[in-house]
Amino acid sequence: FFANVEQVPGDPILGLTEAYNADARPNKVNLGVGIYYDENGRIPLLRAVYQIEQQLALDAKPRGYLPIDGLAAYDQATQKLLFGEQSPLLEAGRVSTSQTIGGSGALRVGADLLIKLLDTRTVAISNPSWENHRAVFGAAGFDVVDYTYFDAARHGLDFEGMLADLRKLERGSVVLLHACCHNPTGADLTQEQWRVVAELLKERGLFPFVDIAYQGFDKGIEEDAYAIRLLAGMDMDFVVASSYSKSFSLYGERVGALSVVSADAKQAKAVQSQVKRIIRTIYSSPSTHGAALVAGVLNSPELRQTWEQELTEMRERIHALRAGLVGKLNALGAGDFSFIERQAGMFSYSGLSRAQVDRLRDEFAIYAVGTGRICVAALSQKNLDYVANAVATVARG
Ligand code: PLP
Ligand code: TYF
Repeated sequence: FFANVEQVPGDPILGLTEAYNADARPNKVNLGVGIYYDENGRIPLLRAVYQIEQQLALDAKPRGYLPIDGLAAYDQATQKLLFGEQSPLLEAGRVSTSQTIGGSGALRVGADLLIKLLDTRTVAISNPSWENHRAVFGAAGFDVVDYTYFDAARHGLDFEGMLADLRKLERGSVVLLHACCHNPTGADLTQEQWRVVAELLKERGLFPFVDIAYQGFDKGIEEDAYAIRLLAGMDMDFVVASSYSKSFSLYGERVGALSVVSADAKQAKAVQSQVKRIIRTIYSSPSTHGAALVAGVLNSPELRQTWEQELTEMRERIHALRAGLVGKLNALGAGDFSFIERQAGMFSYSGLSRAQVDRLRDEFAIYAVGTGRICVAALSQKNLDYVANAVATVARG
């Protein structure tokens, strides 16, 4: 049956980790995959997560099935985090939230939902975007087009180009937007720019699909949700795919959610019945453990405070690493890398070419994505000098 099956290429980012793991050089550094590492190069187990896990273990419960759309306490806490504690939309019952298998699961369930319910097959994603966006929407049956986003020469957003491309989209098309900490570039919109984009989307009848996988990693929980809060105030329908993989350091627990905003509670209920049918036909219901951890932390005032503090520490550490890297590159006369400090979140489009990235790997055992994307959160005070020296060497040519 499988004699003629072709080998397809693997995920380039996850493939980098395999190559890194197989590298025997002791000074190796993995700046490829988007994972937050602590000063010791480890994925942190947050104190708040550890504490809730202990509490839950003492009061261990049977593991029945969750409802199709997940743990209610998790879904409600997620809505509040995304839309705000006092959101009039939540009050009005306009938002339906479903726990999903990670942010990736939310993207896929959302894509399956929209291809069924909307009168379009087009989704526009930023150029560049997280590679899985194209793959997931394509697999759901969408034609994936892109809109201008990044200006490589200025190492920042090409806002005029973005607006021009969004204006060209056919009415009713879906537009995928990164709420904050753009993956892969680190270039985000200002609040002013978000207002212009939101107006344009509304005026042109475009459907926003917001992806938020790094809430709290740039400015703060509330600030990083600005785009969602803005759209929520504009009397529009839209969806949000969210993830706790990074903000709770719970990558393997697959904790995400899909939230759909409808015009009123009646529509929200009907849409939710469709979401549940989609989930039922893929995996029936999500898993219990990760959701219990997140809901336990978010719904306990003390643990929530601990978590917010830990998130702040992660965010501030990334800011310090950005500043540290720029300072060292500057001192080494490597050229102007000050843009790294203006970029947001875990990632930076470093401006390094594929050839320079190859040299980093071959000569220094430093792994970055071929596009020049580096994960700033994989730097540490221990490897910063080594990485800065290597980058300066390849940048000088
Ligand atoms: N969206 C973006 C932009 C991401 O970078 C990621 C990262 O993994 C995801 C979604 C998916 O998150 P998850 O790991 O929870 O599936
Ligand atoms: O962009 C990244 O590195 C993260 C992790 O198929 C990731 O979002 C990368 C590729 C992938 C799944 C997760």
